[in-house]
Amino acid sequence: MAFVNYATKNLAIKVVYYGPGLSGKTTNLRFIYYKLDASYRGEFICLETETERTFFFDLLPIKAGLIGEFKVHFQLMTVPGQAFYEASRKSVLKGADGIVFVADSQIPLLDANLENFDGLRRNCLEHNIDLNQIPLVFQYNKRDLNYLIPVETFNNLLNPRRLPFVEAAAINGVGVFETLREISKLTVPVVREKILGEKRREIKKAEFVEELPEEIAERRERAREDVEFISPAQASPFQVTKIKMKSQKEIETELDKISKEFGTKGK
Ligand SMILES: Nc1nc2c(ncn2[C@@H]2O[C@H](COP(=O)(O)OP(=O)(O)OP(=O)(O)O)[C@@H](O)[C@H]2O)c(=O)[nH]1
Ligand SMILES: [Mg+2]
Repeated sequence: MAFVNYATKNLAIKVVYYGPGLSGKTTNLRFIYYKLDASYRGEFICLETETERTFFFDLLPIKAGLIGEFKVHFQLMTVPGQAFYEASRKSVLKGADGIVFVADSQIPLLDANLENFDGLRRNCLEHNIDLNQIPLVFQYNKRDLNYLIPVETFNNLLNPRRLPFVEAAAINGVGVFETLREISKLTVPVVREKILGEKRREIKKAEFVEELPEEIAERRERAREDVEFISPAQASPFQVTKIKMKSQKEIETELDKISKEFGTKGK
């Protein structure tokens, strides 16, 4: 459930990037960080082992317009894919509003994808999240490589309901923003319904405070539920804030705190 601060009129939508180890979850967040102007995103927070793989989670807060009078913040989080971090994966899922399942398209990794997805189902159950209800988008990543699992196979095995799926090469930024847009299209209406349920009839569409280039405004006109993410031509320098934690309890407290701070400056 999105976190809402009624006093400051901020709301945070939590999107978890889930998937097997090395499928490219952190790469997605890094690309978004690079492309977004600093005023639209907060610090990239992450915990890494000495081998550079995600230890507990990565978090990137970004700002994205308004729902009614509420300022929308997306908290993008990744889970560590390595098998033995099951407890961390479970903590990060708590309170998720949407899930992006980042699958690795390489043929030898088919089982790893399926096992990880089963784990997702189990962990969701423990948080009373119904995987058939929560907004879910599939990203079939690493399409730049050879010997790939066909999209149809992925869809048959992981996505029989034919939820939105995106073919991506996150390392080159291909499909990264498309995935983010798909998950925002699914989460925003649900959050709007939950938060502004009774006001829904008054608020016919999301309003946006930012000045936008014409083509973005046009696209927005076509897809009203679509929250837009501004991508300037200039990449921002990459900075990671690392937080060290000792226990699972500490991680959970920190996760709670971070998601209530919104993490982005300005308006
Ligand atoms: N060829 C190719 N490599 C990719 C792509 N996306 C990510 N990678 C590479 O895959 C490796 C793992 O990427 P990460 O983003 O760290 O993977 P992760 O899912 O966060 O991994 P964990 O945190 O361990 O679960 C890195 O070397 C990336 O550069 C892609 O689209 N194509
Ligand atoms: Mg990672």
